Amino acid sequence: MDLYFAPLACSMATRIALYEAGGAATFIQVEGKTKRLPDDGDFRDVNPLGQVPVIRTDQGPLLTENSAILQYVARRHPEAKLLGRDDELPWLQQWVSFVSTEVHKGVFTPLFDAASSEETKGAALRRAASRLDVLEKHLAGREYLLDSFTIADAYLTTVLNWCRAVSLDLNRWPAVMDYFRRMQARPSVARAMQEEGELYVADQARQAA
Ligand SMILES: N[C@@H](CCC(=O)N[C@@H](CS)C(=O)NCC(=O)O)C(=O)O
Repeated sequence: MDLYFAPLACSMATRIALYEAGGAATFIQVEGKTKRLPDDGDFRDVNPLGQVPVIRTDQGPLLTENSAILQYVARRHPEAKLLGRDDELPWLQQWVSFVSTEVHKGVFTPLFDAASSEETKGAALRRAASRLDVLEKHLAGREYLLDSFTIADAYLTTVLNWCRAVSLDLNRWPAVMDYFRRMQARPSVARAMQEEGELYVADQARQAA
């Protein structure tokens, strides 16, 4: 399986899931601005939208969309229980969708978009507060989004990591902050963040050169 990724992007959730499960993949880095691939190919030939993550399955077909990719990886490694218990599945899907649509796309995509107006960014920050309020209430007294670590935690942790890039102070949401600290201390997350952090710095340096 190949995973097309960009350092610290939402594709990091799949790396975390793979590390949790002890699963193997060939990681193919997409150059942030140019969309160049290590073999000098153009990533837009893989995904016309130029967005990561994409996986090429061992059977050949490509799979896009973080939510689908995370579920694919979890099903490939059932022993890691990354989907939680069977009776939790609707809530697993609820939280993966919440992170994807309400937080990733609803909050961070407009905040990261260089074309967003100040008004748009302000609206995204207001939206952030209500979404973080929901998480604060849910995570108070809980270790994970469900009863054990799942792909929803891999995705949420990846997305919360962007708060520092947009000056969103998580200390206003202490249960979310505690959760994020706990997740960062998890070996799979710590390893993914360390590795992708170094790749991110190198990518930025290349772009600035
Ligand atoms: N709908 C896609 C969106 C993925 C996405 O937003 N990827 C971002 C990184 S977090 C990206 O590749 N952005 C680069 C771009 O849009 O050019 C999914 O859920 O997987």
